[in-house]
Amino acid sequence: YKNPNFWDDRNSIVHLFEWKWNDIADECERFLQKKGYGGVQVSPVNENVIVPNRPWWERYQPISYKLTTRSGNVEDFQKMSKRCNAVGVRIYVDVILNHMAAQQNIGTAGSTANPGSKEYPAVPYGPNDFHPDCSINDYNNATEVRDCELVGLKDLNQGTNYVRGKLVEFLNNLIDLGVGGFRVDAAKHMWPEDLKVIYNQVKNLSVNYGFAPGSRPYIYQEVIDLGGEGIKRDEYLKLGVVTEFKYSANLGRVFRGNDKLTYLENWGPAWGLINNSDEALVFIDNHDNQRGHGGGGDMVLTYKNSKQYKMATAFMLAHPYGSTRVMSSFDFKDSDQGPPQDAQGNIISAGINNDDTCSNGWICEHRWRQIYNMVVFKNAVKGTEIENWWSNSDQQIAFSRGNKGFVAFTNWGDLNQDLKTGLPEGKYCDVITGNIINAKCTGKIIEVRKNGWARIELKANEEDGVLAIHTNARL
Ligand code: ARE
Repeated sequence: YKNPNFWDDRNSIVHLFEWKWNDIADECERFLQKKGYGGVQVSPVNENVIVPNRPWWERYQPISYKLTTRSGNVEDFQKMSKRCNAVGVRIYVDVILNHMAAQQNIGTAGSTANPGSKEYPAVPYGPNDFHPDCSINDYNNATEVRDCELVGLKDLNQGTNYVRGKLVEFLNNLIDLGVGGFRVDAAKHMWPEDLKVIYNQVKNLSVNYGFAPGSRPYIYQEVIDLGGEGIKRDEYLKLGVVTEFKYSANLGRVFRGNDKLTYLENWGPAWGLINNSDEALVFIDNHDNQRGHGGGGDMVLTYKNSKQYKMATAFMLAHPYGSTRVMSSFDFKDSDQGPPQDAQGNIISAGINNDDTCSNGWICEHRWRQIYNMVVFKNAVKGTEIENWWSNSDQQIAFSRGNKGFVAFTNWGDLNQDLKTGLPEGKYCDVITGNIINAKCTGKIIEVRKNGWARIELKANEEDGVLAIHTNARL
C-alpha cells in the first residue's frame, strides 16, 4: 500500500480540488504529463448531499456510493481515468469511509436519505450500521474519537461485516475504473484493525489501466497527529502511508520567518517527522488547513502568501524527504465558499491563460512556473542525496542533490556568494525565474565553473526567494 505506482519519470500528486472529471482529463494530457506529475488526487467521487449555497464541504457528506457529483458521472470518471492513465498520470480518490451525511436534503445523484434516523436507502444503510449517538469532544480519548460523531456526521461501524462489505465494494468499483489508490478521509476516526480488514479485501489494481499484475493500491491515510493526542500516526503506519501534518505546520513556521532556514539542515525525522520517508505524504497546505479547517495551525502557508509559499514548495520538492503533494486551489474569501460556480450551482471550469496560469477564479498553483519547474527538478535529481549544504547560519541556505541539481534560498537579506553547486561545468537556466525556450533561457543564467563552483546571487527584493538549476536545464 506504500507504492504510488507512478511511472518512472514522474513524482508528486497534485490535488485538483473540486475539478471536474472532463477538465482533469484535459489537464493530464495538455499539462501534467509534460511537467512530470505522477498523479492527481480528486475530490470525493460518490454522491453527496446538496447543501444550500453549495459549500465545498458538502462533498464530505456522502449519501450513497453512486458515482455522480458536481465533478461528473461514472462515464466521465471512466473517460478521465483512461485518458490520464494513458499518459502516465495516476488517479487517487479521496474516499470517505468513516461516516455518512449529517444534513438532510436530496443528493447529487437524486437519492434521498434520512440522517436523523440514520437511513440511507440508496446504499442501503440503516441505524444498525452505525455507532450509537455521541459526539467527539475529547481528542485524548481514542475510543470517543473512533466511535463518536465527527462534527455530527453519522458514524459508520466498520466493525460489522455488512459495512465492511459495502466499503470494499465501493473501493473495488473504483479499482475497476482504473484508480491507483486512495486518500482515506478521517482515518484517525476509524479503528486500525477494521481498516486492515477492509484494505486486505480490496483487489489488485487493474491491468487494463496499465498497472503491473499484483500491484496494490497506494493508500494514504488522513491522520492529523501534531502530538499530544490519544491517537498516534504510528498506529496507521502499519497499514499504509500517513499524511504528515507536522511537515505542513513546521515548514510554514520556518518560511514565515519564525524560525531560521539554517535549522533545516536536519529536516526530516529529527524534526519529529515520520521515520521512514516513503511512509510520509507531505504537503505545504491542504484543502482544510489552507482555510482554517483541520490541523496545521495558523502558520500554514497558502497561495495567499505567494512568495513564501513558492519558497516552501520549492524546498519540499528539492528535498528528498517524503512523497510530495502539491495543492491546487480555487480563490476564496470565506472558508465555506465552494468552487467557482454558476447560478445553477454548476462548477465553472478553469480557463487557461497564455502564460499557463488559470482564470475564472482558479489559482492553479500547480501551473505556477516556480512550482511545476520544481516537479521537473525532482524528476531530474531522482536517486541523489543532499550534498554541499551551505548556510549563512541564519536565513540563507543552499544545497545540491548529488551532481544533478542545486538550489539556494534567502528569506532575509541579499545572497551573494561563491558556492559549490556540485554540478558539471556549464551554463544553466534558473528554472525559478525562467524556462528554456528555443535554446534560450528567459530567466537568470548561472555559470558553473570547472570545479563545480558558481557565483550565486539572490536579492531580498526579488520576486522569488529561491534559485534552482539542474542538469536537464543546461544551456
Ligand atoms: C460541516 C460543517 C459542520 C457541521 C457538519 C455536519 O462545517 O459545522 O457540523 O458539516 O453537518 C469537511 C469540513 C467540515 C464539514 C465536513 C462535512 O472541514 O467543516 O462539516 O466536511 O461536510 C478533524 C478530523 C479530520 C478532518 C478535520 C476537518 O480529524 O479528519 O477535522 N478532515 C477531513 C477532511 C475534511 C472533512 C472531513 C474530514 C469530514 O479533510 O475536509 O470535513 O469528512 C485537531 C485534531 C484533528 C481535527 C482538528 C479539527 O487538530 O487533531 O483531528 O481534525 O483538530 O477539529
